Amino acid sequence: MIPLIQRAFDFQERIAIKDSSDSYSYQHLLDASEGVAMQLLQGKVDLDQARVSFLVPAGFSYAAIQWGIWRAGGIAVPLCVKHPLSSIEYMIRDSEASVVIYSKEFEALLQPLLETSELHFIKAEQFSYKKGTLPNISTDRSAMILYTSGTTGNPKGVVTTHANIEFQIRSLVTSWKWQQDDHILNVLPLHHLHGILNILSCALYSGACCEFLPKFSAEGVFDAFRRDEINVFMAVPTIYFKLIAHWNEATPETKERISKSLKRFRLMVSGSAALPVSVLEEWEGISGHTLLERYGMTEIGMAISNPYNGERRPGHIGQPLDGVSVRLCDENNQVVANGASGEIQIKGPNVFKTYWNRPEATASSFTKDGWFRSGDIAVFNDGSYKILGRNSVDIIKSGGYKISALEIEEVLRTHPQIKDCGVVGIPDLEWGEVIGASIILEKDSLDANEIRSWLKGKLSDYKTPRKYIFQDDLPRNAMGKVTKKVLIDLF
Ligand code: MLC
Ligand code: AMP
Repeated sequence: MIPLIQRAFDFQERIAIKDSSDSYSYQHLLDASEGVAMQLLQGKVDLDQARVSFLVPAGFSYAAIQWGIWRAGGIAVPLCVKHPLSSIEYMIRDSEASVVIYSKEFEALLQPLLETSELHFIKAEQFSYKKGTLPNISTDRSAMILYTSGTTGNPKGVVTTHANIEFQIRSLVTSWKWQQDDHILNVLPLHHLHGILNILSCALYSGACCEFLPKFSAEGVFDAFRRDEINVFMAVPTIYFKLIAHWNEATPETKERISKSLKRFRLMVSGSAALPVSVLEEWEGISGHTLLERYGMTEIGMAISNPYNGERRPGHIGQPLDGVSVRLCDENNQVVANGASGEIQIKGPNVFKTYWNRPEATASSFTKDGWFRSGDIAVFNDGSYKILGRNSVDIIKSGGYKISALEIEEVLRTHPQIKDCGVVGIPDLEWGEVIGASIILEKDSLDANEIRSWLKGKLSDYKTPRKYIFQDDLPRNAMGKVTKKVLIDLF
């Protein structure tokens, strides 16, 4: 049995999930996921790692569907509720999903696929609480595919096994002292690791309660906090930035009330992008908490974390989690001297199995001796790791989303009036980086607004460049490649 699901039998009466519609117990989750599994199986004994993609809002039905896919022996492929159809279709096709589960609010978006496709579509609202015999799932089987951008144009599917997921959960539950009585607020998207694993799965593994907000807003978060039930919060730095900005605008009474609620929290974590020290310090002033910053990646779960007890060093990501091996290497995969910077490389049971259908990309992301190459550059500084940057300027992190500059460039170049372009991440306190596009036009007759509206439906909002410069040529190196570091300075 899948360990995460097995544990739910110990917590049957406890509240597992709270969403905008209701509160649901662990028993409820077990029953609903069994119903999903039975319907997916349709008389078969086991889905045998067939991919099942699902497009539903964050909440109880998301968890029931994820567990249902797992209990039927399938691989869960969660889709992004904010993606345009082209990205959704790409992930369905690339993962070779045979079944797509969707809830009614996405019916209109999916219509072109529903009409033409050979895929099997199931409406989430149709699931019933059917009981039956479910397959026994060994933990070495693949469990999930999450899409992540890289230095190649198209996002790659990261395949993790049940054993990877269990290790990743257990290491956080132990290190951050998750308890049954914890109650966490989840405002993150559920097609990425942070919201799925660090929040939802860790809460459910612990018998705790995971509460969802239908959509992130600073006001909504503070309203939820003021009920004095939530005691754990995890988010990307942009969210803390937005909460601080909202708090700064509040009346003195509201500020005092919010700060009082925050002070009784057990734990507050930041990750998925570098936490600016100014944000850490301002949040400390408001909440009385030093944010626990940690470092992770879709491919490896969490690898490095500041301690639960002990010094949380601003601007640093801490020490390797138990059972995770970390080293810093130069371009030749030689371990760097103490105090020198190098690429973070990782080994351990947390590391993913493969990129879906991409043996070459998988092979090139590991060293010959089996270390995963993160692409992040760090230094080990007085007992703690510090991230310095990435080894590719083509990877942008904005709002905690990993974005490929090349993917955006490819789309921009399909515009009939764009001759060439270079996309870069420009440092920004709120978003980490904002996307900038440097454009060479065929004719001088296009402005930023026209490009932005043309991009609608072609790229997700968080991938849309915010800043534009129009120019006659792009700075290139001797090899004829665009020198992006120079471009960043131009903005
Ligand atoms: C949106 N906007 C942006 C933007 N994204 N502006 C600049 N840069 C961006 N990247 C603009 C919109 O156009 C809109 O503008 C306004 O911001 C609000 O848009 P929204 O879509 O409603 O944004 P919001 O809901 O406020 O989203 C912010 C956010 C979101 C921080 C909640 O970006 C988010 O959920 N990020 C988390 C991503 C995540 O989970 N990453 C983890 C990956 S896993 P206007 O003008 O229309 O108002 C991983 C591993 C690990 O990294 O270590 O965890
Ligand atoms: P993703 O591919 O979306 O899982 O993003 C993983 C990337 O997020 C890592 O490779 C890092 O570049 C970045 N990241 C995660 N946590 C941190 C952190 N605490 N500080 C800096 N970068 C981080």
